[in-house]
Amino acid sequence: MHELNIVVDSAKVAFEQAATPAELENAKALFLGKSGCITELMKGLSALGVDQKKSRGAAINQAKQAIELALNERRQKLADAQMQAQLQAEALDVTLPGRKRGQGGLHPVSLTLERIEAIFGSMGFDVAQGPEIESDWFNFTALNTPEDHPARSMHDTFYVEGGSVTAPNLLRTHTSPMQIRYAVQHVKRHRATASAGQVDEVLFSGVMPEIRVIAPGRTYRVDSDATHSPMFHQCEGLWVGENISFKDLKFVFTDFCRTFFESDDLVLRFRPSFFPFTEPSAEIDIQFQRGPLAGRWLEVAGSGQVHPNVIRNMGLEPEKYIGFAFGMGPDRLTMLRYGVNDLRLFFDGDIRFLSQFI
Ligand code: 2NL
Repeated sequence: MHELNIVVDSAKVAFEQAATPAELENAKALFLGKSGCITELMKGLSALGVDQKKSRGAAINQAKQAIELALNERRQKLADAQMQAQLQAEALDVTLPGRKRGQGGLHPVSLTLERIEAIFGSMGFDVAQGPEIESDWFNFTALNTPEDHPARSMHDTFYVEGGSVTAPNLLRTHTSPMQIRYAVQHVKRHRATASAGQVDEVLFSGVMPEIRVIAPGRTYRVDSDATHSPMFHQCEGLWVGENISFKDLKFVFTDFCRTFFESDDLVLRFRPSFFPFTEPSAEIDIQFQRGPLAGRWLEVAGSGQVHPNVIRNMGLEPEKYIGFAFGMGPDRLTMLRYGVNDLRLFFDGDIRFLSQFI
């Protein structure tokens, strides 16, 4: 019996020393396997007499059961330990903040366009949007741009294939064509209500509500460097009425700039200039009195009194109607407002840059 106790004890020690299920199965083979201790002991029974066989067999069986019990206990222990390790490794800290769905936002230039629309909207300006592929007539001719003007060259303007005066053939180089479209519609509508018999060819000199509109949107020119992108934004404004003068332009644009830049002491300067579609024309510069840009004159827009030829192309009699117009670059306004120094950042689509404006 003593030797059976030794076998059971050594099995327990071997199982205890097995650190993994695989090691444990190897140790099991030594005791319970085909050529293991217990099998060997059983083989020895055949040499014994009937009585001895009975008692010895029972004792071996008891030893075998003790070993099996130890084995199962160790199996369970190792399985538990493995489960614990796995749980530890896969532990979830449910108190950590969740990973939120990425939040989108408007592009900085869109934010600027929204500001421009809101400010001019509060001053009674309508917002007009229209085609980016335009005809030569609306983009150039209606705006008093001579046939031989350099802006019309392939060098400055993207032309699309095909096209005629009635069919679009170029990418608009400014948003003024939309203002011509808007003005023509406005005049048509009001001349129809004023005097039904009047024909379109005759310039309108009747009574109509003032035209007050801005045209924001994408524009295109053959140009590309740190301060020019082949696609850029423009926002033009137009105010046409019977008694409009340069002082209205000055007032409206000053008010706009001070509101846009949230700076009541912002100073404006109107510098004589030239555009084919306005006469007289002026470049508008602004000067901050405070902040990082204080003291410098910054060009922000072109402007002027709408040229009589352009008034005519709207269907209006220039002796009766006067207008002023201005054009500015929302991309540049965005750069000034946020202190961005490279225009290309706006159009690279890099989320690290864009997400700063959300
Ligand atoms: C600039 C210059 C300007 C206009 C745009 C305009 C529109 C019509 C009639 C007359 Cl429908 N003029 N627009 C006038 C003067 C200047 O923009 O440098 N823009 C960034």
